[in-house]
Amino acid sequence: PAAPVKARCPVYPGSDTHRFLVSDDKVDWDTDWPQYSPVNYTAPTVLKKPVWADPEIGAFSPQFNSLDGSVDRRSHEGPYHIQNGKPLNPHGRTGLEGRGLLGRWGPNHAADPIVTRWKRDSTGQLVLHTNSQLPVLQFVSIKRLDCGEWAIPGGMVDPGERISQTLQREFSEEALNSLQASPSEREETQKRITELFDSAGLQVYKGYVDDPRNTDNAWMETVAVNFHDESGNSVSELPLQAGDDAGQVSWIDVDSSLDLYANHLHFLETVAKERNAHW
Ligand code: RP5
Ligand code: MG
Ligand code: MG
Repeated sequence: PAAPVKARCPVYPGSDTHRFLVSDDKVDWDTDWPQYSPVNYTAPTVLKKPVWADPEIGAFSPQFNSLDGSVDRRSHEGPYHIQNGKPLNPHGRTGLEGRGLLGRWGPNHAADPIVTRWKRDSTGQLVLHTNSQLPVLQFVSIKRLDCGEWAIPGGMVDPGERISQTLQREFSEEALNSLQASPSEREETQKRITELFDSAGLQVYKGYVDDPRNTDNAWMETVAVNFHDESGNSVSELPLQAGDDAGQVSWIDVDSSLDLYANHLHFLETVAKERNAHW
């Protein structure tokens, strides 16, 4: 697979910390590189020991590569290596050790709900793309507050949480602002989206995410699932409202020229091809 790009972004997100420069040919741990000296950085927010973060290694030795109490420390990509008590990023060097903004040593599990519908004109007819002559998919996208990039409204899997719950919860929080809704409003929207999320979703990706927050010892992994509103009258009618870590929310046309967070564009390519849509 191609070497991760975003996990080697020069300046670490939310900081002034510069990564040690890693060229494409040095990413692989198997490539000998005695001069490699990554910068050590763990964000102050993580060191403050919030509930979602592990303590520093030393005072703490988690059960790597296994289900550690309710925290799943297994990788979707198989067993990862431990070096000096710390897990090694299975996709290679990132120029930074420690955890950066990530709470867990090793894999940090997320889930990404890709909610789609067909683009329609004012009379309800499917819109065909002028170049490809294929119908155009639209997906619910959020603008992330941390970096301003457009993304799938995904989020972290809470300890013990089922992925199917994470998918629905994160979609509700970020795209429907459920955290700010009154209990009765929340119940109403939950009813409507539960139907869509209970339908068989199409799993389009499971594994490592090329996320700018990744480090040599902590990285993002996700399960991305597509929930498609074929008729356009289920979730398509819900009023979108950005919430939690989303600044804006919108239906966006799926197209290969989009610029999205992490490797989210790759997930959408799979959705478009699977559904025979314009790409
Ligand atoms: C990405 O970060 C995942 O694909 C997911 O979309 C997201 C989860 O992190 P937060 O949105 O909770 O910051 O790697
Ligand atoms: Mg969230
Ligand atoms: Mg999120």
